[in-house]
Amino acid sequence: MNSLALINEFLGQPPNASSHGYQIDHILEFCHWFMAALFVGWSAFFIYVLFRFRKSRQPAADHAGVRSPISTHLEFSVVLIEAVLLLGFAIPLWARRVNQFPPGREALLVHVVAQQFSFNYHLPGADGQFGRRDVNLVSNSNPLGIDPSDPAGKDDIVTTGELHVPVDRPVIAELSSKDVIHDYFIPDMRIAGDSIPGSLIPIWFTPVKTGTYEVICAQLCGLGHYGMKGTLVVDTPQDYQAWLKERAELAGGAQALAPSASPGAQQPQNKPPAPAASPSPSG
Ligand SMILES: [Cu+2]
Repeated sequence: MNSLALINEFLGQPPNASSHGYQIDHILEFCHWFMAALFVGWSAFFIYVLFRFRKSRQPAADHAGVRSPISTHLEFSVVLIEAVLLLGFAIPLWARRVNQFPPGREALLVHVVAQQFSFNYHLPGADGQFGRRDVNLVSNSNPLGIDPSDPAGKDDIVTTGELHVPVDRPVIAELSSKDVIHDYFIPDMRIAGDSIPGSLIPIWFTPVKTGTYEVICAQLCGLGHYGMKGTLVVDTPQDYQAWLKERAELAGGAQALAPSASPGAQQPQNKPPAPAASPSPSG
């Protein structure tokens, strides 16, 4: 960590664990140092003005005001630096995040369905196909309403709270919500996206370090918001395959339970997305 990045650490930013995160860190570093310089500069100027134009020295107001062009130059410089930050760095970085998604074959696609107060994950299983979801089938044992009559859904994996992904492979998370607006935020991956009922919002990142990372909801979504946390585990490819196998076995056992419809469910329909990206879950 270089000395410039100390400001990120001081502000509580966890170490970056994604391939694009260093770009975000550089912008944050620069912005914070720039704001620190502005704060010190404007504060010093303010104190100087209080002293220089005190009543005993300047009993009558000067209505012409400043004649020196220095303040204009200073203000123009600040605007210029902010424009460069925005147009040269922030907007191109944002454009890459939203326009340059990895090809579906390369990436791992996972559906993230938020609800008060947890994150559910839907993975396509060995066939690489997501089963159909129907809001009328949502129940405690079938939190995403996966249709048992759809053969594509037979091997699907559903987990709540914890998601495993392999290291060094892009992950596309398609966000939606069953109730209110949540925000799926993984601070270590420098990525976040709103989970909005009725919308499918994709975000993507490539984890570059194995480990266990915190997932939090970054949108005040109700009384239990403070406890809306989850875990992202970045595994080696071998560990990831072992986890998939374990989840598949658990899912096989759960299929013995007959899914029941929940007539009280009022969640909006979360349509399964078009199969634009159909990843193969095996490495
Ligand atoms: Cu939430």
